[in-house]
Amino acid sequence: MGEAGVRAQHQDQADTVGGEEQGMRTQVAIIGAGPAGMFLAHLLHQQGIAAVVIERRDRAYVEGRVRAGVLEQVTVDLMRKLGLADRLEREGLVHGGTNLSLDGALFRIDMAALTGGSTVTVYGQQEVMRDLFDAAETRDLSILWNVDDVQLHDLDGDRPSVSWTERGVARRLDCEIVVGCDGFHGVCRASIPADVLQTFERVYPFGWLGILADVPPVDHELIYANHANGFALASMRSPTRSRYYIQCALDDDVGAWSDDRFWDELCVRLGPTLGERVTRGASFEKTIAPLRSFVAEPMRWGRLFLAGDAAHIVPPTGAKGMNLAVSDVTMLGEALAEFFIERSAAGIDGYSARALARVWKAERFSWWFTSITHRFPDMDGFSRRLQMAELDYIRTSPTAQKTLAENYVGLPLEAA
Ligand code: RFL
Ligand code: PHB
Repeated sequence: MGEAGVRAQHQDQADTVGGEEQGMRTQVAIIGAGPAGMFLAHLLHQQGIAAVVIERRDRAYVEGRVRAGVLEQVTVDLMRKLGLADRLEREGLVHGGTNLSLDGALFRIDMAALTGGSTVTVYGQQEVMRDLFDAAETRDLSILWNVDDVQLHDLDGDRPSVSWTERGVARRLDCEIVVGCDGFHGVCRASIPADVLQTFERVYPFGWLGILADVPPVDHELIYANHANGFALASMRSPTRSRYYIQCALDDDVGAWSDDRFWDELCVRLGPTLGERVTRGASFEKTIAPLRSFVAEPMRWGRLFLAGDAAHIVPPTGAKGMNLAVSDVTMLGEALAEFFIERSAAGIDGYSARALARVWKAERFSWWFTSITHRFPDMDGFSRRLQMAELDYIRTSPTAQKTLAENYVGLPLEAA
C-alpha cells in the first residue's frame, strides 16, 4: 500500500463519541515534539507508517529552547538519511578535536586521529528543531500543538489509546503503539506500573549557568576547563555566536550574575592566556540548569515505548542528551518497521535491552567526565589531587585520550 493509502486508512477522522469526544485513528501515537518525537515522526513517515505527534506547547516554544550544541555522527547520519541535512552541511561546524584545561593549562584531544576519522558537529538544537519542523510542514506530518491533560489507556492490550483536551474539547486517538517522547517531566513514564519501573539516579550538588552572546568564540574548538573555582565550558553556535557555561551553586540566582560578573569569572576559570582572548559582549540568554543522571528501566511496557529524556537524563558535560534521544529512536524506528511491515515483534521485544546498553555507556561517560571536571562541595585535597592526576594522565596517555575520544564522538549503534 502506498504512503497516501496508509495515511488515509489510519488517520481518518473517526466517530464523535458521546457528542463530545472526537476520535482519530493512527498506527503510532507519539507524545512530545522534541528531538526524540520529531526524529521518530520523520523516520516512520519515511517507512510509510502513520503517526500523530501530540505536543503540550507550541512550535515557537519547543524551537526556542536553548539546549544542545554538539551532534554525534549518529545524529548527523540520521539527518542525512531523512533528507534534513542541507543547512547542517552548510552551517554545521565540524570539529575533529576538543580541548581540556586544568587551572589554565590547555591540551588538545585529537578525536579524529584517535578514532580513525570520527568528528562531532556543532549545530544547535534550535537549528535541528527548525529543520525538523520545516520539513514536517512540507511533508505534511501530523502534529497537534497545545494539547492538555494527555492520558494513556489500555497499554497492556493491543489497542491502546491516548486522550487529551484541545481548547477544552476532549479528544481521543486510537492506535497500535504509543511512544513516550515527552521528556523528563512528561506523563508517559508514570504510566508504567510502579512494581515494574525501576529508576536509578544521581543529582549533582551544582548547576550550569549558561549564556549566549553574539561575540566570536574564544577558540575554534570547545574547551572544557577544570579550575579550583569550578568548571567552565567554552562552546559556540557559529563563528560569531558564543555559548559559555560556568558551574554555579544550585540555589544561585541568575539575577545575581551580571554580564560583567559572568565574563570575569569565566576568564578566571579559563586561565590568563585564554582569558585575555575572550571577546565580551551583551548576553541575550542566561539560565541555570541543574545536573542529573537518571535512567528508567525498562524502556517498554506493553504497547508503550519510552525514548529520549522520558527514559534517561545525563549531565550535559558529555554532550550526550539529544544524541541519546536520536540513537533511541533510530533503534525504535527499525523495530517499528519490523513490527508494521514484516509483522515481526522481535525488534520491539528487544528494544529496551538494546537501547539501555547504549544508554548506560553514555551515562557512565557523562558521569565520569562530570566527576573529573567539576568542583564538588565536599572535595578535600585528596579528591582534588586525584582529579589533577586523572587530567594529567589523559594529557600524557594516548590510551586514555583514545577512550575519551571514542566516547565523546559517540559509540556505534551496535546491531540488534
Ligand atoms: P525534550 O526535548 O524535553 O522534549 C519533550 C517534549 O515533550 C513535550 N511534553 C509533552 N507533550 C504532551 N503532553 C505532555 N504531558 C508533555 N510533557 C512534555 C515537551 O513540551 C517537549 O516538547 O525531550 P527529548 O525529545 O527526549 O530530547 C532530549 C533533549 O532535548 C535533551 O536531552 C538535550 O537538550 C540535552 N542537552 C544536550 N544534548 C546533547 O546531545 N548535546 C549537548 O550539547 C547538550 N547540551 C543539553 C545541553 C541540555 C541542557 N539543558 C538545559 C537541560 C545543554 C543544556 C544546558
Ligand atoms: C553547548 O554548546 O551547548 C554544549 C556543548 C558541549 C556540552 C554541553 C553543551 O558538553
